[in-house]
Amino acid sequence: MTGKNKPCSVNISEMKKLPTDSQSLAKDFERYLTRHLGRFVGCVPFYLYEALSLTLRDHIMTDWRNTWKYYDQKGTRKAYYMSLEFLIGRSLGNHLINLDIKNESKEAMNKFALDLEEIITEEHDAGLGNGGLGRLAACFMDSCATLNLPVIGYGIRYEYGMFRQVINDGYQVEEPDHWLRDDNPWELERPEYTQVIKFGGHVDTMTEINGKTIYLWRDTDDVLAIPYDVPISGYKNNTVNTLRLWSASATNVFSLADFNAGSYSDAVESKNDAEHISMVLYPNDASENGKELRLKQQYFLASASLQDVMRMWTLNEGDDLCQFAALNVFQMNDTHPTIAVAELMRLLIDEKNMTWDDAWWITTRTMAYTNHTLLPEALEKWPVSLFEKLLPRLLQIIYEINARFLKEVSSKWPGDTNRLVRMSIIEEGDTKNVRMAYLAIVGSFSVNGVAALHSQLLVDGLFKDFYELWPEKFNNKTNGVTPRRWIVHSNPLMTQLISEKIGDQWIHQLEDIEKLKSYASDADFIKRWRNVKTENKTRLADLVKELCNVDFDVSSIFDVQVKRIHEYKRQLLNVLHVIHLYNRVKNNDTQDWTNRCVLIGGKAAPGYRIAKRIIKLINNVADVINNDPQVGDKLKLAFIPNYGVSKMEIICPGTDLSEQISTAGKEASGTGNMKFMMNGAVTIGTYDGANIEILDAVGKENFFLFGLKAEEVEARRRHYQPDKIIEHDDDLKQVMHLLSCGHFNSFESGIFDEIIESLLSPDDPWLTLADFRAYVDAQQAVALAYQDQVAWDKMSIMNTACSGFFSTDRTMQEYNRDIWKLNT
Ligand code: 26W
Repeated sequence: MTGKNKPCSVNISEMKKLPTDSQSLAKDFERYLTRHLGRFVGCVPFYLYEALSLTLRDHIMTDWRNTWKYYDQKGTRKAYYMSLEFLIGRSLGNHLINLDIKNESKEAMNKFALDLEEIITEEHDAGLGNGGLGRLAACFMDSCATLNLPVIGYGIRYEYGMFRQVINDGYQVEEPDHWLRDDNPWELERPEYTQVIKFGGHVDTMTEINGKTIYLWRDTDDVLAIPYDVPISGYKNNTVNTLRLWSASATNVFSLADFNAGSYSDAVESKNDAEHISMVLYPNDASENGKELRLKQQYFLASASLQDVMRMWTLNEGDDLCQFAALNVFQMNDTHPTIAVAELMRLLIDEKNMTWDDAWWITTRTMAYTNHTLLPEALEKWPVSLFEKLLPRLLQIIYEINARFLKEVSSKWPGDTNRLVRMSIIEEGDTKNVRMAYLAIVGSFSVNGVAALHSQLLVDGLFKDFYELWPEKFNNKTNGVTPRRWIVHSNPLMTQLISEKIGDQWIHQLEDIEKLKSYASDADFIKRWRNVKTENKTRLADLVKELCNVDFDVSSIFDVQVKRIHEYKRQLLNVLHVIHLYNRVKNNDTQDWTNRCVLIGGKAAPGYRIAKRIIKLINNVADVINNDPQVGDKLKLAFIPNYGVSKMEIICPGTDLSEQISTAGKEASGTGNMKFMMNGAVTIGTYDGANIEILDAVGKENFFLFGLKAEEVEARRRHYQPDKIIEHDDDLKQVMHLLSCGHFNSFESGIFDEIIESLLSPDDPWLTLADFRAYVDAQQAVALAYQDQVAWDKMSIMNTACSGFFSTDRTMQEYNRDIWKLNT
């Protein structure tokens, strides 16, 4: 228990908890503001946010320290969630709820005539993720802390998070998100735990006297990984877990040799190269083709995190690694961190002198892999040549893993060379590639998908060969979302109403929310439910007015699709329906009309041309519709710029209809669908991802299902003729005519040609037109259903009441029961 890295011996757990009455909070706040930050109450509001966060942080610190100490005890099994993305959003509001001092803080702020809610919105979103996968990681962290699970998150502290989306003349423009420009009170730099990461160089082999070969990875360009810890508080349980984010730094501030040789700029350049590694999050949510810097980020994360775990291990357990697999488990969030499989082998063999077999035994008992996508273009492959240059020792290890693995395959299927080619971790061809998903499967004891259908499609298709070899590895873990952020924080009015009726256990035991079912026919409750919805719709309408300058009338149905813009998610199908409704108004075909406000939002990958053009189309169609006096309140369309976590907190409580309309078999799970459901929106959706489980939970009378099923999509592909579909559908014919005659681009000739072509192509992978009729009919059923307000409200209540399964508390309990097996 000696050494500079050991915590000091003052027993801070005996320190008294700080008082949380509003008087004390106000005093601390004022001290931080004036004495620490040197500001006063009339200052730029960001400092008010900072002072309040620092005040709150004092309360978190004791619990944080105690939680570490508890996990640090000998023999505590821990899980590490490794992810290139953690889409946390804002933290202050969330901590206020979890620490149960929101009311006191509100009072404290009132003493200075300050509004707590306004202060909360001063925080910059931590946008360290693209979409579903990154937000899932953040929800997982929240639930693990709430369940007292010893789970540490490992990620990258990107200097620039997800780009800010600005809409210029209808087009997406990307602006950098320098979220760390002002102070970030939610991180604690820990330079004492810095790790060294190697790149480049070459490998020398040496034979020791005893005949053993040792590998020396030499002449490397080293980069430092400096950890920044972010506290993750559990819900009212005094647990504070840690998210450790790595920041890259040059080993020496300047290369002295370059500097002395008079080359000042070369010296600075090498510093820049190193620091580029954690500079920016890659903004692609599907394919990232062979970018060297991206592979560097992946190895940087994997190596820093594994070395950190080894450091902690040695500190507590010394050099004996025989219990390592019993006490550690790594969950890899998609293939992004799977170089960890080879890196753990390297650390065990090269640094800990283990034999291959012992190292492999440990690796394959500690690694677990989650797959998040079936799209072939999203399956990561890295050129062998790049590995050779950047990570030569890792490539050797991957080759060895592959050779031993292929031996196992050929002993099970002798002579089946096709199978060997199919399953090899190394893809042969003009350029050889490392298939990261295969490396992950071979190196892991558990492989899971993120919704029932998705997990089934994995073993039937993409990973069939591997399933035949190791069926016991494969399992499903249906995603979830945390009810603390996605109900309590974002929908306080609904939270209050629910708790008044069924108590507040549901907040950390969401199955309890089922008790709401008995109020679904209670006239008084329905009325209050409706009032809450209307308040939330007003809040959303205000946001839409502010950001889009479009008037949403709260008596209309609010129809919302927010998510990344991608062809498979079919925002285009949504637009086609809007154009169809517009056309009906123009043709005076408005009998039994339901006024509708359609909101679409999401970012397109900067290099994804068609996705960016879809955004332009939405904006052009919106311009025409919103400015046509004949349309008026019957129909509105708005594109909300810069969609992200904080926007969703306002959007989902104010939504009536949730659009989940991906081509069946393509959306692995979806998690926005769950947020909407919890907030009492009804889903219109395809039989895809977790929609299927939502439908199961809520019943088909409370869900608008439409479209081809996954296997029907595959069958249909072979004889898909969009022109024939148009020919037989007058509504669609008119929609396609409006699109192609330039009605929405009168002075911008040809800009939508590529979109139209994609819809008309018999090879359209997303079969958009195949589902048009079913979608329009389902939307008509929605419109009619909305006219019976009470019946709609019942559906809305039932959706919330049936959402208990979709809490990440449940998801985490399943990961723990089946994969991590941690003691709680
Ligand atoms: C290569 C770069 C890259 C980056 C991100 C490739 C792929 C991704 C992710 C797979 C994208 C993603 O967010 N996937 C989503 O994960 C969610 C959480 O499991 C699911 O709910 C979504 O269906 C899935 O699209």
